[in-house]
Amino acid sequence: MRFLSAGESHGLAITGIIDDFPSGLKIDFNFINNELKRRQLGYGRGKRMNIESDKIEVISGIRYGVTIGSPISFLIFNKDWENWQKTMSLNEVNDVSFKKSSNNISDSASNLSSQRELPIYNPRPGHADFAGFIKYRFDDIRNVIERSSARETAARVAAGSFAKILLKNFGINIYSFVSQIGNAKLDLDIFKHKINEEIFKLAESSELRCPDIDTTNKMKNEIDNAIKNKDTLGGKFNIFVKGLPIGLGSYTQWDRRLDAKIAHAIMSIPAIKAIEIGNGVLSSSLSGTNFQDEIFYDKNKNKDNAFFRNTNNNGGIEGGMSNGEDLIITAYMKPIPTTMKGLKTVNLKTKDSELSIKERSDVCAVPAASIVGEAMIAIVLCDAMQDKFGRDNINEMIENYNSYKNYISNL
Ligand code: EPS
Repeated sequence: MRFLSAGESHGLAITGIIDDFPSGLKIDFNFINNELKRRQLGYGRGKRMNIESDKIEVISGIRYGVTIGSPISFLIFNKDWENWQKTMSLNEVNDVSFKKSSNNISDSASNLSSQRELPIYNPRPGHADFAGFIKYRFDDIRNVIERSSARETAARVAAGSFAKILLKNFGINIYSFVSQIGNAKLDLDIFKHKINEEIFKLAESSELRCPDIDTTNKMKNEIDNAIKNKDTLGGKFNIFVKGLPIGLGSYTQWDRRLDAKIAHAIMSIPAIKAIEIGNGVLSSSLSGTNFQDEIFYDKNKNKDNAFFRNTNNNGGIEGGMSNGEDLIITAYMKPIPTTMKGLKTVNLKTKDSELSIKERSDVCAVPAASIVGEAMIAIVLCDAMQDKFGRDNINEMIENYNSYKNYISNL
């Protein structure tokens, strides 16, 4: 499976193409739309999310609700496009008054639909604005803003939903929760190392996707303070994958290692600055005998796979391959670069010192990023499953998977 997206934040639509996806898979569009909805939620999201209600429109690759092995292409229409048709016009705009009109931006509801009319030259530190403007020889930062916007992650979530549907056929489920916003941190010890479905359910009902109510309230306070201070916040989210077979990825070549692909996928999410697998950070300070997850065998414990561990410091990956334990990932997100206070920057036209653009944005988007993280992991794992069990047809994959399972249970 591979996936490409296209589309500007305020263009007609965000679009995606999924290539090399097996035939014969029944697609539940309600599930995909619900995933898109999960990405839109979260305390601290900007006003754009009140405008959009993301829905997928599939235009190829599916017949009678079932995949046919051809590329799947889809659209997610931007409702806000209606308000930006002039600014985002595909055709040349000759209207002089349009080019000369005001560039004053405020965050008031009445301005939600305001069109950005004059070129923008004051890049946001931390955003793609600065390097994008220079790299592509633009004369307006708007061109960078539009494509670098996290709006594009809606397409990733749609594509990831297809991957999740495939993975469910093998009992593989992906979960996430938010464990930090600013200085409000979830103490994972309160769960006594038992991260289970119950905890994931609690996260789904929290406004910040945090499974603990007290911490959720502290996180909301942090966000309220950031709003008051015209500032933004980042944080941390955790992803757990249950049900992975042994042996996805490979130690035989650098670019086939599963952890490398996971790191690539997570780091590709806007604003993510670090990723950890298992207790990867702690690993640098522990001795080998304290860190490694010792291997045991008991035929009575699990007849499908009698090998087991009592710890999972490696987070489900050893030697670039899944080892049958839960996959555990932590991702660290920086604060969003668009701040209502503004940051010192340089006008790229006049070279004068100015404050950065006050573009409408989120104050905190960590909960949304955790859903994008689930989607990116689903895409990587779907591809890894296809590598191991076949790429063409879901029933063929299931047959190959069952035969491999049988081999493992007889070891
Ligand atoms: C987003 C849509 C964008 C932003 C946000 C995420 O919409 P708009 O720019 O119209 O407000 O709210 O994008 C960013 C954080 C960013 O830096 O671009 C979305 O759909 O997730």
